[in-house]
Amino acid sequence: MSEEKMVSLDIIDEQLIKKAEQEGIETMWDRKKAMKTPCGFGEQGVCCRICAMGPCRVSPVEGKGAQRGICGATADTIVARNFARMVAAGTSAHSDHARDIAHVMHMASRDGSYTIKDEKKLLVLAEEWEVKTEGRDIYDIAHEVAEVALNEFGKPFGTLRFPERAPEPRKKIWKELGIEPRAIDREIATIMHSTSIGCTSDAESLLKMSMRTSLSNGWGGSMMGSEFTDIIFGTPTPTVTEANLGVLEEKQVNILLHGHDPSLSEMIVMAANDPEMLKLAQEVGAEGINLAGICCTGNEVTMRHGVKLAGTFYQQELAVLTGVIEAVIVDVQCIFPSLTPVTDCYHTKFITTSPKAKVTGATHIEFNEAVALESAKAIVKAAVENYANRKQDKIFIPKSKAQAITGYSVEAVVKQLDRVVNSHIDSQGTVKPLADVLKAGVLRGAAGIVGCNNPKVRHEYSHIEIMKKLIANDVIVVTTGCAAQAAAKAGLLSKDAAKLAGKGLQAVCELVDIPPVIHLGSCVDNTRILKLVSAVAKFMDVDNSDLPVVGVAPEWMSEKAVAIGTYVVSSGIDVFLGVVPPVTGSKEVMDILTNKIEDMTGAKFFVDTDPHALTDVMLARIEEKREKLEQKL
Ligand code: NFS
Ligand code: SF4
Repeated sequence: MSEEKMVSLDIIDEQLIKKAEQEGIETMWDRKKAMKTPCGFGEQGVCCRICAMGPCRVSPVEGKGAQRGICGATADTIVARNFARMVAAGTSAHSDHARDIAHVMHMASRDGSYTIKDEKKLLVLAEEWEVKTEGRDIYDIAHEVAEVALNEFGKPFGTLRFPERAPEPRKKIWKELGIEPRAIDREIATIMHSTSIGCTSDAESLLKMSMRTSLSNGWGGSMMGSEFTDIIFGTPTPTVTEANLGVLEEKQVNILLHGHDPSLSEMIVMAANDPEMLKLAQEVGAEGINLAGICCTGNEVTMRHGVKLAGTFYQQELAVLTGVIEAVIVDVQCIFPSLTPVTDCYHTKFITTSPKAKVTGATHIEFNEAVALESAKAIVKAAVENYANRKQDKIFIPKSKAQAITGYSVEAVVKQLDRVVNSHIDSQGTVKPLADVLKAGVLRGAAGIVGCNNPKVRHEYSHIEIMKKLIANDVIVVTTGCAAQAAAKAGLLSKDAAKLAGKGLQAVCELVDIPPVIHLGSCVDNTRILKLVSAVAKFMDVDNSDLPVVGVAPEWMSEKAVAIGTYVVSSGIDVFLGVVPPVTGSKEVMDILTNKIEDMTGAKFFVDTDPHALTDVMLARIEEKREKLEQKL
């Protein structure tokens, strides 16, 4: 297959890449080509630029070339330090996002822009955190819960609250390993300190610290992000939508929502449905306002409002190339700086809104949560007014789109499962039906497929191949992030996709009325997977690591993904990677991550760039776990 053909799975995207070439617009593929061969030292993780005596590049090969940096750091030290810093950076991104959501909950009020939509969920959390609820106004409770949450970031003593939710054996493992996460900011700061020049050089110690920090993400910041978003904006329920660039509308104002933080996107959704804005759209000659989401923000708004999905991380430039986007509205994370030059080639406005993510050349309209709806309206207005500036000769909207069901929170999954129990007139609201089909082997196991796109591999090929192979083998798939959008575009989030599943999974899909691949949300929502797995483990009275469950990141690229992978393994679930992490320069780090860590956590990392080979190992591992589980039960 030629390199050009390798670019994309989707023929429609290839047409847009061709359009970019014809119009002389540079995309990530041109830049990937210009990058030529990646730096071998960086790729293996053996380049250190932590102090100004360096940068030091040490040899990944024993006995050949420089074996130590100027300070004496070995390849093992340098690789482990770099890995730890990736985990810290990833943790900071998810957790700082959560901090903002906690602030929004702290300002929520009955007559303000932000209200409390899921009171029940708030009350459950208040009780869990021992916040008094009796006789109190729901907003007082919300404010106190938000304060408790904000203290989780910097409390001087003790460990985090959410890890209490894990199964008992898991908590014991964390305690014995000394990796119970303390305050979130503290874990990040400790990593930055310990990885600075002349501090920790012991690789195993650095990896243990990485595990603790990652847990402050999975069982801290991310979990808070997910829970609080549900409380403020509503716990998602299954919603039918459409996905891929074919969701863009030629005769409407198209707004591309990109980024992560629902406190902005929720308000944009509200503003775009405001009669004043709709009237303005008609005045400029448009038939309406069409929102389309990309990246995690896309997942957040599709789960709660059925907003259509324009696509994945990889499609952010391609969406603009259609020539029909009036504005790309972004907040934080996964935003290509190249959106400035690409939008400059069209009438498209590129609007940044967060002081945390200003982009050179973009129009910055700062989003102010205190006057959120007004702020959102100003941003939407700028988009609507731009409709008249479209360049008609530059329009090309691909036809391709697929139907998808999005928005399965843990609560929605349990409710859906209840249908099975209900058929026996015994509604329990528990994960019993799921545990039963897993035990009986009707489902062989479950896989969480998550993460990004990476131009190192054929776009979305790995996501889709792995999903198809797993469901054909009766492994149910839950998915988040850009992997979920890849699944949506491939039609795997529709009930129709059950025909691709094995007999057992097909029966479950029919009985429970779900697709074989279940959309669980954005990347902070990976904590929904932790919750679900832990609930099943507790129900069976075993540990997470005893269950036939795997985590998969076929096309990961972000530091956030490294943090996620590490907290998933630390939570006792194997992680399968389709892109090699920059750790191959250290024998010791490789040995710990792909081998020894199993003795500590009951799970480990597997890496293979061939999606079929990777899935074969996954399936074997699932069967291995099943056998052990049978003996245990
Ligand atoms: Ni996740 Fe969100 Fe997509 Fe990757 Fe980026 S959107 S937090 S990092 S690219 S899955
Ligand atoms: Fe080189 Fe050590 Fe400085 Fe890193 S910390 S740049 S290995 S001298």
